[in-house]
Amino acid sequence: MREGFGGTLCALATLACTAQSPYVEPQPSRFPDAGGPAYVDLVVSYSQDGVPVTCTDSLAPVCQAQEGACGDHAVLGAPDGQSFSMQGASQLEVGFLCQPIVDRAPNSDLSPDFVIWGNVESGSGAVVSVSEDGSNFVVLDSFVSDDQSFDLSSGDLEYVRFVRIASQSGAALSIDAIEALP
Ligand SMILES: [Ca+2]
Repeated sequence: MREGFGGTLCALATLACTAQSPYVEPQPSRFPDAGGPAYVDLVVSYSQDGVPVTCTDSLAPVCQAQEGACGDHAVLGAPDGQSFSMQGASQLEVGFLCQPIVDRAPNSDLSPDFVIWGNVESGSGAVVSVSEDGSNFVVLDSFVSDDQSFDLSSGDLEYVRFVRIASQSGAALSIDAIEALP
């Protein structure tokens, strides 16, 4: 039956079945194979100097390059020396829609699952939260040192698709890329 079949598809790909979703079938050929390194493929929103920017005009089909006003954001893709600067109270929310960040060793605290490639000025830092669905975030850890690794085990999560980084007044840091470790 058509409805049953559609329901199954939605269950398999819930992101593709939200109302007004622009997402379509993944096209993995444009990204590393599952199990390889993966990087931010969606900038959801960010703020600088208290001015929020939402990238709602730039949602692309899953596993295709982001388009629109945020399509050239410095944090997208692999480390390339181009960094997003967070000075003072700032926020950055990004997605891994093509390939999520997975807890690689659920029973171990010794296996990092993702890396924030960037620089943190001494004494500075930001709060890192993660989410499976982009709505419900849990605080995971603090980003306080250059090129820092994070472990989903500390948040008791199997996988996440969204990362939010929030700094407060006086903070000074920059983020080049975020990598989901293979
Ligand atoms: Ca970059």
